Amino acid sequence: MGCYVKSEPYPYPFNGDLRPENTVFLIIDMQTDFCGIGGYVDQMGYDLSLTRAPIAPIKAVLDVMRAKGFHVMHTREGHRPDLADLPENKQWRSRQIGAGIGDPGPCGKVLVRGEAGWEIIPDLAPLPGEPIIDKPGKGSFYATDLDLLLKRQGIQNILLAGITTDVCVHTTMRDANDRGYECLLLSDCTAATDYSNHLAALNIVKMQGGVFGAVADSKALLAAIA
Ligand code: C5J
Repeated sequence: MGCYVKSEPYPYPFNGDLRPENTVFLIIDMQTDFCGIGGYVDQMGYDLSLTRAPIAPIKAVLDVMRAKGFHVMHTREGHRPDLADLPENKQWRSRQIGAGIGDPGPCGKVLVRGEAGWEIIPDLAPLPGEPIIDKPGKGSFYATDLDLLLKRQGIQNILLAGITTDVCVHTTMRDANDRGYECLLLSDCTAATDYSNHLAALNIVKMQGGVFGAVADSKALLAAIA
């Protein structure tokens, strides 16, 4: 029979095998730098209401995931304090608008590990024991042990939440899909700095029968696992 989420373009997961043991709720980069006052996104002048919109839906799903015993993992984008892992071109481009990565700002040095802006927001703070993946890039697999942790736990399904849909969430989803993980992007638990980019990112996933996986809102997910 199986357990399926009513998702687009087709039900998720493809094989109906959705269980706490083989599924992770992966929350990407819910850091002050991406959704808090004085953080990186705010300093670039983008509308913070967009990147803050998924906070409440993520919290609602997180509470259920924890209660039901699903795996929960968090990621943080950030660089070493000496910036040894910050590519020169990434820093140069970030300096063209608003605050540069590694430069001082109202929340400390932008996207630098240990600084206030780099922390995950208190509403979505990881619980002890929930793995946190520190990543220097946009994707969550590059230069991290995420794949190793997922494989060790026997995880096959990844439920994606966080910000931003078109950058770190998409990069992670594409990479996960190539690695054979069955991915679901939660449309109301993700957001971009531009709403049309968010919608485009959702649409891209759904092309070609679900080229990178599937898309559903949190209501559909919670109904499926109720
Ligand atoms: C960005 C991210 N947008 N977390 N990072 O630079 O999507």
